[in-house]
Order: sequence, then structure tokens, then C-alpha cells
Amino acid sequence: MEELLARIAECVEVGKISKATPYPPTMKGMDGAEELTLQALDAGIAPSDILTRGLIAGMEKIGVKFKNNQVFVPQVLMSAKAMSIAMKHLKQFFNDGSVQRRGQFIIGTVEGDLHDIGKNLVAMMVEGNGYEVIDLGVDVKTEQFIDAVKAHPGAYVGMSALLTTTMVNMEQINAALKQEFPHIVTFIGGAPVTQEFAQKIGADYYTDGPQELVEILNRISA
Ligand code: B12
Repeated sequence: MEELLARIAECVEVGKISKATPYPPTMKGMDGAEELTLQALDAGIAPSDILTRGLIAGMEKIGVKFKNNQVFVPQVLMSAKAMSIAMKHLKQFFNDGSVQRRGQFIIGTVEGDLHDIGKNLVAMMVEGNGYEVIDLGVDVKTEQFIDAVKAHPGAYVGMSALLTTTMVNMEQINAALKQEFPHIVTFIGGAPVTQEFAQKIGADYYTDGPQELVEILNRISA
């Protein structure tokens, strides 16, 4: 069992999706995250162990490497793909409640902004670390964020912006969220965003990448 979970973690870390996918070349023809997850389920390993000790363990490793500039966006996207294909087979266990999520995280790129690569990366990393992600997409207006929190009380909210002209929209969205839901915890990020800006607009947290965000989420939701 330990060996199977370690192999699942490795597949996520290196982005080995399934037997059929050629990446990484050193693992060509070998079982990937998909086959190994199915084998683990067949072997009776608890879905929660597959998630936390297999998939999430692998995602944590790639997250740390990304933070330390040891890997770059394409590798993280491969890891996220390996993770999501395995998650497809675990979804039913989340839906019937036998596996608990760590929390809910609403994310969107703010009004006027269509950049979504970074936002998607953050969403995948957060999901990969055991949270349910409600992705509102791009060009998300204040009302959409508010409606999403109404539909998911207690969820954390993340906002992304890549333009100096759209990051200012975060201020209004954040203020409206704080007014409507005084206990809400908000995160902001994106290339032009800074810690000082987060402080200025009253957002709770700024991080420059997904790994730091996940570390904060794990801390505050523990
Ligand atoms: C790809 C890209 C595009 C693509 C977007 C495709 C897509 N589906 O996203 C297209 C071609 C559509 C595009 C359009 C435009 N773009 Co553009 N684009 C880029 C580019 C090259 C890369 C952005 C990217 O994806 N980076 C990779 C990701 C992984 O990084 P990231 O987004 O920063 O995300 C990381 C962190 O910021 C953080 N993060 C991100 N979101 C969040 C959220 C939270 C909560 C947290 C905690 C963290 C976090 O985590 C991520 C992972 O580490 C940048 C230049 C650059 N090098 O940044 C310009 C750039 C952002 N674009 C720019 C501009 C000007 C535009 C346009 C206005 C161009 C035009 N004249 O039409 C339009 C705007 C359209 C619109 N309304 O949004 C400028 C912005 C300048 C500025 N300071 O405002 C840039 C900087 C290019 C430049 N040097 O001029 N763009």
C-alpha cells in the first residue's frame, strides 16, 4: 500500500498522467496517476489515503519546487493534469461524503481582465491540496463574487488580476465582500499585485504564488 501511494505521489510530482501519455520520457509506457489510482481503489485503499498520501503529497512536492524556481509553469500544468485525471476516479467518494474536503475556495479573475493562466494554476493547486474550488472564470463582477459566497457560505475567496488597470477593481470587490460577509477571508494575487496593495485595499492575504496560498489555507482551516 505504501509503495502504491508513493508511486501515485511520484506520478503527480513528475506529471505522469497515464500509461498512454509519453511525458516524462523516462516513464514512457509505465503506469501513470490514472492506472495507479484505479489499482489503489481495487486494492481497497481508502480514497482519503489516495488523496492525501498519494495525490496531495505529490502536489505539495511540485508546489515547493515551483516556489523555489526548480520547475516552471509547464511542469506544474502536467502535474495538475495528472492530479485531475486521478481525481475523476475519486469524485464519487467526495460526492457521497466519505472523503472530507478541507474547505471551499472561490476564485475568479476580476472584472475587465481576461488573463486566466495564473488563476487556473492557483485553482488547480488549491484543488490538488484537497479543497473544493468554485471557479468563476474571468471578467468576474462584484455581484458574481457575492452570489458565489451566498451559495457557498464559509468559502474563502481568491481574486486574480494581471493588469494595472483591473487590479484596482479588487478594491471595490473586496470592500463589497467584507461589507456583506464581515468574517470572509480574501486573497489577492497576480503579477502587478503587491503586499502593500493588499494592505491598502483591506484584503486579508497576498501571495505571489499558489504554494504560499495553500500553506496559508492549510493553516487557517486547520
Ligand atoms: C498570456 C498573456 C496574455 C494572453 C492571456 C491568455 C490567458 N488565457 O490568460 C492574452 C493574449 C489574451 C493577453 C491579453 C492582454 N494582455 Co496580456 N499578458 C500575457 C502574459 C504574456 C503572460 C501572463 C501569464 O499567463 N503568466 C503566467 C502565469 C502563470 O503567471 P501569473 O498570471 O502572474 O500568475 C501567477 C501569480 O501571479 C499568482 N497568481 C495569479 N493569480 C492569483 C490569484 C491569487 C488569489 C493568488 C494568491 C495568486 C495568484 O500565481 C500564479 C502562479 O505563480 C503577460 C506578461 C507576463 N510575462 O506576465 C502579459 C500582460 C499581463 N498582458 C498585458 C496586456 C497589456 C494585455 C492586453 C491589454 C493587451 C492588449 N493591448 O490587448 C490584453 C488584455 C486583455 C484583457 N482585457 O485582459 C500586460 C499588462 C501590463 C500592465 N501592467 O497592466 C502584460 C504584463 C504584458 C506587458 N509586459 O505589457 N495577455
